[in-house]
Amino acid sequence: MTSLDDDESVGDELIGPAIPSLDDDRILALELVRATEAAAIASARFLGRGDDDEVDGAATDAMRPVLGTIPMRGVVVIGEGEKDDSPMIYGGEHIGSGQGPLVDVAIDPIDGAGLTAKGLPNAISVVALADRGSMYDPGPCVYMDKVVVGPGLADAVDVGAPVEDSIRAVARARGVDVRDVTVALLDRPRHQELVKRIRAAGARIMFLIDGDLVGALLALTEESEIDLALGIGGAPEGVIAACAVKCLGGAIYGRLAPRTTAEARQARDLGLRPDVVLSTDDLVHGNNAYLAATGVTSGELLRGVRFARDTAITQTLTMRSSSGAVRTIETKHRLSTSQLLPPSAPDRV
Ligand code: VTB
Repeated sequence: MTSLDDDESVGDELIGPAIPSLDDDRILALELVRATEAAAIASARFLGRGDDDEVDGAATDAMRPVLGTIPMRGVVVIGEGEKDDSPMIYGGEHIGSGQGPLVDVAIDPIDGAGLTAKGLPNAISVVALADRGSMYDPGPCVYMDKVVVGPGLADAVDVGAPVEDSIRAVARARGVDVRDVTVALLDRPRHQELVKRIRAAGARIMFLIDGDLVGALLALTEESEIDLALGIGGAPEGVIAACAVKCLGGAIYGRLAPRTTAEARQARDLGLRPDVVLSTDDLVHGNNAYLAATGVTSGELLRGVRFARDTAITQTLTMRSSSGAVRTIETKHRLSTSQLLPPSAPDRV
């Protein structure tokens, strides 16, 4: 909160109506943009170079210092990094400037490191926040079986229901034929049976090479061609998608999908219930969620980072649930002076 302290000595001529204090909560929606922009610019430098870890490392390395400047007292619930050697932001870590609201933080400095390394579409950088204590922690579970639908379709589906029923319910709710329904899911062998059933039901499929968060965000975007995002993807991405649902409307249902009985046991020991369907509210309580996503490589959701002489142009979506405002922000960064890039970045002079 920035306001003039009553006791502060100011000249008489300055005493007038109280200076309105800045609304920390509103500022956060914009501050997050800087964090995802930084990660996107840094990682986009490695487009097509074939090295996922380099992309991942650049994103995290660039995001971390910016998160440190954001006026919040954050605890990372959804972190990144145990699986690779890149600089990490761990679950449980305190993050933010140490002033401002108490929040839970979910980060995905890059969803689609492999996509970026291969120069493929739909990689994004994401940060989400919600009130402290409100985010679900999937613990040791890497995967979650998820269903995501946009506004107006929340009651049409359930992760426990047969996929055919969900597709038909979505078609009914949208007033279209089943063949007009489009499902997004990760292109993985584990989805072979699901794919057969979706095809038999008559719906269209948009395969995601990687990055199922984009699938979820597209399902929540009414103007997109995706109606339903389905299948087993990252559990952390499920929590982040729930923050987006809070802002955009719609619903997510998720169920942890442990890879082994040992992982399931570990989850149960922590009090998690792999057999239970989690609703949007189970994944994020309350109505104070924020999400910012910047495009790294271009896709239907966002344009990727474009570079020109001493310039990077980024496109970001930023949203917060309590106001329902969703902004698309296009930023032109002057690379030689931008404070968003780490001092070691080759673009900084
Ligand atoms: C997706 C994707 C992530 O994991 O959730 C995916 O959004 C699912 O796992 O970026 P598999 O690739 O093992 O199928 C990521 O690729 C990485 O966390």
